[in-house]
Amino acid sequence: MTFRMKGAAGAFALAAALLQGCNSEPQSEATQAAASSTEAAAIAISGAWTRETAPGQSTGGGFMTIANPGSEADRLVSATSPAAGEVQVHTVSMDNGVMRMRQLEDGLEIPAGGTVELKPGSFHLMLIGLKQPLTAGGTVPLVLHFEKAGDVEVSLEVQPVTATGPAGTDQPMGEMDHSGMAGHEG
Ligand SMILES: [Cu+2]
Repeated sequence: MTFRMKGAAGAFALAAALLQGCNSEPQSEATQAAASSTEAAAIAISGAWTRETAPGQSTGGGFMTIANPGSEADRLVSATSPAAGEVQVHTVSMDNGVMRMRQLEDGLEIPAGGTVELKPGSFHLMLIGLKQPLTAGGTVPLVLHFEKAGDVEVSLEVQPVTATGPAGTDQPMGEMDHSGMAGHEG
């Protein structure tokens, strides 16, 4: 009796494993992603990074250089990441002497033949609702959605909390401190 019951349970487990195996192969999705990133060759991303976060910190920044070698302007309209509930495109402006961030509702234009730098104290991506703290040495996958180039996948390298630029750079921080800015909580 005991043997029979074990056998039945084993067969069930095997069937479940086979089923899972079938469902966990998103082959068509992977193929589509590869195809669209080839089409998006007009946009080039370099030096993509973010900063390590403290436990309990719910937001993080996303920084990179976006180059558009094409002859037509493009626009970064939005971004998504499995690491955050939402990703917004932000800019920073001065309001009565206080630095404030706000969302660029219409996205960020990348001029034809130009580059736009996303960096602390300037344009940046805001990762909102982090699902877990960002740890230095890790990476954060991100998909940028461009009006013309479509989806472009990037990987943010997580730098130490003191970093002011991508790995290998040592830019002076100046007086801007992204983490201390008003309107950051959300
Ligand atoms: Cu922001």
